[in-house]
Amino acid sequence: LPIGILDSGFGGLSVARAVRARFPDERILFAADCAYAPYGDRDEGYIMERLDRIIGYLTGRGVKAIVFACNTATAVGVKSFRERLSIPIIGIEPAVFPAVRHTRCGVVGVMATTTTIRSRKYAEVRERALEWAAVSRPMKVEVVDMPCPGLMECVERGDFGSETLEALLKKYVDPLACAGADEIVLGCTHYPFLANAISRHAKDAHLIDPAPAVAEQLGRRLSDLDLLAPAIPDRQTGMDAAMDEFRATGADPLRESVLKRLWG
Ligand code: DGN
Repeated sequence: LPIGILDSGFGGLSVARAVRARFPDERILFAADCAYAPYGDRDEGYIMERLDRIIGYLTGRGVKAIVFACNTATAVGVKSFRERLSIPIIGIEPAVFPAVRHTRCGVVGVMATTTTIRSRKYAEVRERALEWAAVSRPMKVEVVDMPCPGLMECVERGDFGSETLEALLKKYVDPLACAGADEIVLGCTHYPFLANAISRHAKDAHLIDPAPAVAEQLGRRLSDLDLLAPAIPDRQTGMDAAMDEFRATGADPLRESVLKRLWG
């Protein structure tokens, strides 16, 4: 049975590639809700309605687990779907904790969608991390939130270097660099695809992509339930390699070319 991975668009491929790298024998069914993206500036009702549709599709296809490869969807809906479904549901959230643990100068930047940053779930994650830092770090630690509308749309268009993108990075990343952030949390799954461009604007900062941690968490849940796929014996030949499947609402040739570029 495949693992279902969903996002509002193709950003979730940054999580899918971590799952693919960590579990070569698993099959991935990736669902991108491109026609209804972005989720990042929408109200919760809209996002829940879309999640109902996408998750209905994935469960109808018999997935053995679902990964919310979208910080926005996790913040809004993961709890409710965990209550409703019996298969493992893995979410993703901005990795504030590792950032406050590793910062050397005490300033952490968090880039995410507006909905993620405004969510109650993010407020809790942020507060817990800062409470931990207050007792465990010798210096004062500050978290600078940066909602980044427009950035995910650049990735969806396959734009990794236009003037529009540069202007957005100047607006969002330069202030984090000016504030002295030495750890920047990529709190939207689209942003790892912009890592090089972001680094050009915040040269000394370390970027945190939580995708490998999500893959590990998925592995723990599957292993606990004895649901990990058996190893494919003659993988070296490539003959029996797992077949991944990519589905998108509003699929068109441009989207297909972006998908191919991002997935390699
Ligand atoms: N990749 C989604 C996230 O991690 O939040 C982007 C959400 C959106 O649609 N803007």
